[in-house]
Amino acid sequence: MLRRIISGTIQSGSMLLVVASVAVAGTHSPDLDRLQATDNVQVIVHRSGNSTPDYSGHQITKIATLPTGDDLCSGAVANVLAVSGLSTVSHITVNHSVQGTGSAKPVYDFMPQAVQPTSPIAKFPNFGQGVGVGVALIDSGVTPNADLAGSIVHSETFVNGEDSKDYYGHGTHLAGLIVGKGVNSFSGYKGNIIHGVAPGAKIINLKVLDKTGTSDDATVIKAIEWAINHRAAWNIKVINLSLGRPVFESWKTDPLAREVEKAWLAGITVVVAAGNAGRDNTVGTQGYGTIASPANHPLVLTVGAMNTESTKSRTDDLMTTYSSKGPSLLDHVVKPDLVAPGNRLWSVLSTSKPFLAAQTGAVLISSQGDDDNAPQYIELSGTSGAAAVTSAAAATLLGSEGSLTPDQVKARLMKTADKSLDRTSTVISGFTVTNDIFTVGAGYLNLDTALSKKGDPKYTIPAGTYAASPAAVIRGTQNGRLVIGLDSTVWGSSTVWGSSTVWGSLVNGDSTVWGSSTVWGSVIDAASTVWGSSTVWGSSTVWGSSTVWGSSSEPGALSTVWGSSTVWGSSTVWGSSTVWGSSTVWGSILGGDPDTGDNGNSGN
Ligand SMILES: [Ca+2]
Repeated sequence: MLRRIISGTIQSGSMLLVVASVAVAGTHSPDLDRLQATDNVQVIVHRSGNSTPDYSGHQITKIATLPTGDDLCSGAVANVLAVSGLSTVSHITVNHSVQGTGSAKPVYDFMPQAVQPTSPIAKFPNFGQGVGVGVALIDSGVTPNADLAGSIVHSETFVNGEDSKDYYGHGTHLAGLIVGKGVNSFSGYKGNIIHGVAPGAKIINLKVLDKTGTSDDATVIKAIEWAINHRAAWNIKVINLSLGRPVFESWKTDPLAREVEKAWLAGITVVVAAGNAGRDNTVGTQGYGTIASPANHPLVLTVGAMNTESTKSRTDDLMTTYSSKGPSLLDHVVKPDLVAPGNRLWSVLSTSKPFLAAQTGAVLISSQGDDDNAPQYIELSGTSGAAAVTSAAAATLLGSEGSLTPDQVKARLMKTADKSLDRTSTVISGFTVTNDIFTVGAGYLNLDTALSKKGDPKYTIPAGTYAASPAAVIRGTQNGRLVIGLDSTVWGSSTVWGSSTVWGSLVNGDSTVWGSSTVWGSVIDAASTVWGSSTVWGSSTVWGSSTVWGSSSEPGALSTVWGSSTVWGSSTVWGSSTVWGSSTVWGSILGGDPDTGDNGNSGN
């Protein structure tokens, strides 16, 4: 079963450690565990019986007693958790942001400036970007909107019983990120016009996800095939796939991977979301090895999600914790290929009463931020949006240089991606994030740089060569750690990856960081305990073991990990109210960033 790739999180051991140090008598909402201990949070304290909690000594501010008898309080997460240990307290829950209360402070985490930091016109829709390029959006359909007027040139539905409109709320959001003209926000909201990166491009709406966000391999393959067969009629140069499912077998035999390869070789740049399983620590890999299919295919451009911290500056941007990490399962393909803004993206709201907008805690945004106005935008997080932003960047590049092959587009975007991300490990919401090659790939999408390198031989590859992402292989051990190298020869001849020209030389000018097999596992100390360990690489306990990952021929055997309800298939990960409605995804009353606990005051 396919699911759209938008932010979902799961419980993890590392997160539970935060709670373990607190004596807990009462209970608390699980989203509190996902916040930093020092985050200031507003909570509702449900007292035990008719008792009166005494907050003295706990550094908790009581704001009011509600008509229910509950107390509305604020304080640091650690102090709130401590209060939950009082015998007079029954339960504490985050005071979630709800539309219309006026207390929510949504932040516009994606602005086109984020990927065009030096472009003076990025703030405004640039109708010249993407002109003449068709983008096949294979998703949950698109519902027409003023922001998308004239941009949806063709629609097909592959979902039985549903027309091509968007009853899930995913595809319309992505369409806005790609071609949105910002018509409904021309008057601005917090100074922003909410628009896409390539308003000049055209969307070919191929609906495969139903109103619950679900599809299957066969349906997606049908849609990709349609795009291939009609690419000439609509000049389809890009396919956006913000969907996926677990890897069950090598990409060489996976039917979905094979189909994206077919599209790629037909001249279509296929952009695929990496997945949102970066918090998955089910087998102790801390999210490594969770790249979805078909994102695991070496040819396609696989995108992870960054967090812009709701500022235009890129210097404060952070990697998200939920973005799936490589290497890919079974084949060990080095993924993702790059990262792009994906956290708390504002984009077009489907008006077809979509599923996502009906979820508790959904952040809907009207053009003036005025709740009396009908909302035209919705905030969503995940690698889905990051893929759409990248599809729009690819369309923009192809609008400028129409003769580029998919491999040349991929190479340009990867070579020009910013390599300046801090490589040290940081702990965000209880999850350790290291900006290593399996987390951020070749770096952070920079469309301005990509456009500026037109004709520069250092930033392209010869026509006829493949930009296949390499395989990661174990070279040996050094100081007790595994040394990991790149092997670009495993996929066959004429591949170009793995050389220092792509991965290594542009990393702060230091080819010894990512491109060198002698350094991996030693420079990134924290990472060496994760992907440098045999837990991740090739051991029978994880990789390829039928006891863990299951056999390729029997999907049912996979239920111990990938197929189980505890990982991909469960409502706790994919779209249930326990995730979607929580402040960690939709944004709490803090108005801050769900992934970092940022207080949201940085504004924009
Ligand atoms: Ca920023």
